[in-house]
Amino acid sequence: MYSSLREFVTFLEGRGQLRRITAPVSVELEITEITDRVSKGPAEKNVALLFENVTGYEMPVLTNAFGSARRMAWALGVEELDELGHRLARLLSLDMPRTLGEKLRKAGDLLGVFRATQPKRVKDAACQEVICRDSPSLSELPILKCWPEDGGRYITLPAVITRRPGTGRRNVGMYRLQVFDERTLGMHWQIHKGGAEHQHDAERLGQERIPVAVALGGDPAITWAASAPMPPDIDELLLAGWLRGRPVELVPCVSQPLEVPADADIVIEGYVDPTERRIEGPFGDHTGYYSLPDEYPVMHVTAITRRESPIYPATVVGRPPMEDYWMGKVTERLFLPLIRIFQPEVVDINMPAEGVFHNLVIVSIHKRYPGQARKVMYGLWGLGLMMLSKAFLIVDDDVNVHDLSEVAWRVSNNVDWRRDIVIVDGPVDALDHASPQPNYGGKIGIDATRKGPADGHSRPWPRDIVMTEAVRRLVDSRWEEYGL
Ligand SMILES: Cc1cc2nc3c(=O)[nH]c(=O)nc-3n(C[C@H](O)[C@H](O)[C@H](O)COP(=O)(O)O)c2cc1C
Ligand SMILES: [Mn+2]
Repeated sequence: MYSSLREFVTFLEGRGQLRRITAPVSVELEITEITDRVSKGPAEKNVALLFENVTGYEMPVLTNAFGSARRMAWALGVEELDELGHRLARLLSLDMPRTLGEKLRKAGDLLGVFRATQPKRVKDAACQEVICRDSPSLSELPILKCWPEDGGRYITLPAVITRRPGTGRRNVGMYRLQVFDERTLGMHWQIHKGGAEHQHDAERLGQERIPVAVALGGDPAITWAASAPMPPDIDELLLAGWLRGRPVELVPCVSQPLEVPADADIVIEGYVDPTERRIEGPFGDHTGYYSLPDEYPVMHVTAITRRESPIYPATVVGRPPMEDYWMGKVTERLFLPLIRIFQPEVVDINMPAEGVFHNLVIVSIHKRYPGQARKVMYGLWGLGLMMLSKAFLIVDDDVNVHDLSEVAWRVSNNVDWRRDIVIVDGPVDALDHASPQPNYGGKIGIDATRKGPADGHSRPWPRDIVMTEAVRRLVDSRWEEYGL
């Protein structure tokens, strides 16, 4: 865990994974082009970038800090992303307890773990070293205009904190914010997300304002947790606390009835009027397309607080692979053990960069009975934000889902295109531009598992071609002789 974003920057620099750029650069497009080249460039050149001389601004801008498997893992205090999934699986102890007593004990352990990671209140906060309450202005923040046809400048790496009207349950989500003017932001929480649910509740209950706090920077574990699809009403700060191995420290906002991470670099406080809408977008999005302009709520800024010398964190999304791919990879690795609680036949999952999370999900399963691939699809289509998956490819457990060449080979061989596909209608991602109407469209599931008599497949299923062990050893031992 890091006590500040600056500490993470220092850590990355020590590992040769951060470059400081002292040449003057513009927030308009230039930082995007540099970041895009670096994040898609050769692995040894793909480093985090700290722009120290941003024309017109005091603060440095940090991009691409999460832009590789290694840096993303370090941000969460581990060396490999898989460690997180293993840690969680151990915690859940997937060799499920059998007796009621064991189950209760296990539940108690879990509660204990979560209680130990409950956020705690502190008095002094680095994020309030400087307080602008009388005339807060977004104009001091080096907010990027990312792509040429963007509707404006956007805050791209925020942790947006709200409480559910009525119950007060906290949600932290990463939703981009468009700058309309010095004190007004577009709030891009999509209809399926926690913030939008709070807005819906506020409207229903007639609550006139939803207090909002936007935290930028601080411990990167908190930033990442904002992007995690936790079930509704489960505080993402618990997850951040568990990742850090220490509770997130919170302080009360200066102008809203909310609390924010004390170690944040910058906090924007304000409120959303649940009935107000304004056109947001277009925005060069993580799908690689400009997302279409649409009506979204508006955030009115009531205060900005910050560290004395903050770092402004940003990400640039666009045609994959980019930094957000690695943020999504953590989700994939960490949520796999959770998915296996409900779908125990699931062996592994891959959401390839080209599928931008919701467009393509490859799942390997341990299949025992007919229709099991379909059962897994239907189950996953009903599980949290997996509901937005536009295509499921289900393969057998001997297929390496991370090897796209193997997946393409297995799928195209194994599928009978009349028998093995399922086409359904349902919710699709707000960014999906192919569905005839917004947020609702067609999805496909492909059962590429091997079929047998139980599946009504009476023909024999062929075997994989594999050389005998004896001949392989022979050729290994004589390889030099062949002169190859
Ligand atoms: C870099 C980045 C930007 C994102 N931007 C948005 C956004 O503008 N709107 C949105 O609804 N989700 C966005 N997401 C996805 C959400 O953060 C994600 O679905 C998360 O689970 C939302 O939290 P919630 O489940 O508490 O609503 C973004 C994710 C990342 C990594
Ligand atoms: Mn949430």
